[in-house]
Amino acid sequence: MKLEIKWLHYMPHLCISISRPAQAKRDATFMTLPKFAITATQLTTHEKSVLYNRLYRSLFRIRRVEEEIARIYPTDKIKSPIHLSIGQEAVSVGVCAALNPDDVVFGTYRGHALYLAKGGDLNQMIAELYGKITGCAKGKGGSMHLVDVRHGIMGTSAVVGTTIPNAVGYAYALKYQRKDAIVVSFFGDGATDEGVFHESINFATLKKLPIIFICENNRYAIHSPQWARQPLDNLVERVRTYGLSAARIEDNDVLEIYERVSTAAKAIRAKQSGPFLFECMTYRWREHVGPNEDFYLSYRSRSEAEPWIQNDQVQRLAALIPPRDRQQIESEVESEIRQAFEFAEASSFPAASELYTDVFKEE
Ligand SMILES: Cc1ncc(C[n+]2csc(CCOP(=O)(O)OP(=O)(O)O)c2C)c(N)n1
Ligand SMILES: [Mg+2]
Repeated sequence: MKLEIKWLHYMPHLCISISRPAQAKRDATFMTLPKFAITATQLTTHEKSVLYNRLYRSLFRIRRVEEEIARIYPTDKIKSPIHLSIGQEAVSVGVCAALNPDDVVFGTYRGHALYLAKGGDLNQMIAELYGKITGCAKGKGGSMHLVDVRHGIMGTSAVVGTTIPNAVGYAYALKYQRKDAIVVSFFGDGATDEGVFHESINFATLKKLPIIFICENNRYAIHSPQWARQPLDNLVERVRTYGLSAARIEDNDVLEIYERVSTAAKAIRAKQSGPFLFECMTYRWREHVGPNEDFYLSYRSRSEAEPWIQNDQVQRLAALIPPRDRQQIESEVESEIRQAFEFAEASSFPAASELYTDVFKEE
């Protein structure tokens, strides 16, 4: 085994690493994205146009909200750390477009995209980031703890892996109550390193629960690449050994994510099969936490990011809709965002007494 300086960059926390030719080959494959094909959704031309408009609105809205968050962040008006989904929006958007309003989702601290894609209130989200009383968690949760139960966003958490068993428990309750709704559990590739992930999928599969697991695989847990944490790049194969139906979706492809999740959701609702897991390959463009780029840290390179940026799903969908629709969507979204930041600015901070409310469940 040969020590190589190159790998030191990937593992700044360990300061020593080992050359792995097989891994290098896998990384090379990862970096060269195959061309995506526009998937053959079985829809009429009109239905397709409605779908593309809807997906574009959602993708563009999330991108612009997060760009505004990044722009405002240095002013210190935003009172919590931020983990941006810029580059990863397609996963939340594709999945949530396939869900019904009464379906529920559980997410992670990188939760802005999920919250917005599932229909979370934008005013309350920005107010939450500002730490204001009008926020979705009354200013006590910040960016990492978004919640909007009315729209099926049951919670997001800073603790890696923690909402996976919460989601499974909710799905168990739905099955008991013979409800038709389904649960979607979102987590990162880093969460699949946790024991609770395996316990949860085992139990969910055993009990045939109405749940879809979505792994947003951006290949990094903070600065640790997947290859430094897992001996094989075979999540889908591993979870299949529990009896779970699982597939990888390459290229951040929003249409394919939408199609695959729609089909899985239909099968669960028809009690034909389930649960399912989709490993959605995606890429984080900004730093792990904060508003900036981080290629200067050298744990990853700009050239690695480039194919993902070229394959931007916001631009892809923009090109699939008529320019007039696009302009209208963009101007409506911009005005909605302006109003949300004004709402947050105008709102008050919570009173000190708020520290004692909603902390414990009261009967
Ligand atoms: C239980 C737990 N362990 C460790 C951490 C520290 N931590 C915060 S984010 C993170 C990486 C998680 O990576 P991933 O699940 O891939 O999500 P991503 O940030 O890539 O979206 C870690 C290890 C934590 N918050 N919780
Ligand atoms: Mg990750």
